[in-house]
Amino acid sequence: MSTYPHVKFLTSAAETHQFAPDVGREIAFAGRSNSGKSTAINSVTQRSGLARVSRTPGRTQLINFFELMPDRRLVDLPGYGFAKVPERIRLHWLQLMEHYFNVRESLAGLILIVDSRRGLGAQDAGMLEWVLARDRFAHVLLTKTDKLNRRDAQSVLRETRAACSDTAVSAQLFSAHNKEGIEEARQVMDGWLK
Ligand SMILES: Nc1nc2c(ncn2[C@@H]2O[C@H](COP(=O)(O)OP(=O)(O)OP(=O)(O)O)[C@@H](O)[C@H]2O)c(=O)[nH]1
Ligand SMILES: [Mg+2]
Repeated sequence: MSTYPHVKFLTSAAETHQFAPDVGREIAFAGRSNSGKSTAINSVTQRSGLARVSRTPGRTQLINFFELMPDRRLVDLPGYGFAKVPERIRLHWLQLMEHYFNVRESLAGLILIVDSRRGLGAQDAGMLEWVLARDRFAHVLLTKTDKLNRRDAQSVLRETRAACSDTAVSAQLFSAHNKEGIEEARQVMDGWLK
């Protein structure tokens, strides 16, 4: 049985007035386009079809809200770093995200999704700054570790933890394909949602 048996899609927002009501607590998933955000949401909720997964980068261009249980939500944020996005859309994205992080009272923490083959980038660090500036939790999932050997995966994890060492940001390895790290991620999230 799913840990969140009543999880369901709530709403999509392209504009700030379309956000789900700002009550209770929610956890945002952010990361580069194609890093595995939607896949991670499906893994931790054990619902394969909940958030849309795509091989085409930039698929999720809206902020998608999912309800885990009353007043507890997951938020799939649009991916960044996709080169083919026109400037106008990129600016809209930036404003929407900045607004989201600035106003959202119910934001408990950020799950930052980073492809383990790439490691933390400048835009990832920018996302961490946004949430840390608001005193929220942050946890990095280094995804797609099934594409790396053990030694390389461990070394990315060490580098990531070192890069975050003067903040309270934690990090772990994750693979939806190998089902690695799902329980660990869920425990972090449950702690934030309590
Ligand atoms: N090998 C492997 N592939 C993965 C894993 N997680 C995601 N993928 C693949 O990576 C691609 C992108 O996954 P998504 O979950 O759609 O990524 P996203 O970050 O939501 O992408 P956008 O919504 O476009 O920003 C898909 O082809 C997934 O099947 C993983 O753990 N291992
Ligand atoms: Mg997505």
